[in-house]
Amino acid sequence: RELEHDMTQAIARGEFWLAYQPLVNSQSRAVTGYEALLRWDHPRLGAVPPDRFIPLAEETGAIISIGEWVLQEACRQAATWPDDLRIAVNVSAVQFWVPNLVDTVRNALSISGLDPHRLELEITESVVMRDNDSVVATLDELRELGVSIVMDDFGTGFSSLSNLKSYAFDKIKIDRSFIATIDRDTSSRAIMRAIVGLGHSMNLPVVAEGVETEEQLHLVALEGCVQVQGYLFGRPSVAPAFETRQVSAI
Ligand code: G
Ligand code: G
Ligand code: NA
Ligand code: MN
Repeated sequence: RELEHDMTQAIARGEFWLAYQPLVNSQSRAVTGYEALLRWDHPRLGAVPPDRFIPLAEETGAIISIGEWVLQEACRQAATWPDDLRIAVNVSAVQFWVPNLVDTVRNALSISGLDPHRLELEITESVVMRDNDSVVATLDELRELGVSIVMDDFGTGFSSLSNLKSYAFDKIKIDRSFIATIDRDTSSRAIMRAIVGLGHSMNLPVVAEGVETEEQLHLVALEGCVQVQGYLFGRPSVAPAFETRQVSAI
């Protein structure tokens, strides 16, 4: 299809850019980092929503080179930020099916000079759906690089409990569908509490995404979500500008 074809040239034409959404501490509201979210400005169609082109890119395999671009661009920009800010990058399950993901990440880190401990990779349950030795090995190698692995959209997959047990994650992010109604609906509040409890029982910090109201913030903070993300604190937008620090050029 046309979109499919255009996508193969979008990197070279500079049509992709990264929007950044803040992650904040639920108590202090201090920004702890940003999640990079891919945007495509199509020359004729305008902004193509990621929900539309990412699944397509996953089908065609274009996500491999697009994902590599995302990692390099996110690391490049984050390397110019203050050292205490982390960067979260979404990695598709398809990127785990080819053998060079670890090299791609290592390469993005070395080109940018970004401290690996500042990089978080967000993966979904689809990555770990099949108990696959090569996925386990890849996750281990990534963690050996010093990057952390975040289970994204947690609670929406099929095998949540067993996944948490078999894989070493550093953090889980509760899907925003569970947050959306917690200020109105006691049952979704109970589900949210159960998910957070599950994470904590495995010593994993839990992030709540999709926080849009003060009431939602209050409730997730009460349950012990240390980090939060959502429109209450900021929508995904152009790269944050920080005062440029002097870099000694020799
Ligand atoms: O950006 P938005 O909030 O509309 O994201 C829609 C979906 O696209 C989300 O599921 C998000 O995880 C996914 N997405 C956004 N950017 C990237 C990216 O760089 N890589 C991958 N694999 N998914 C992304
Ligand atoms: O799947 P992932 O969690 O990566 O998706 C992030 C998506 O969530 C992006 O499309 C982003 O725009 C969206 N998002 C982030 N914060 C909020 C929020 O507070 N409310 C809603 N409705 N969507 C949000
Ligand atoms: Na994400
Ligand atoms: Mn998510």
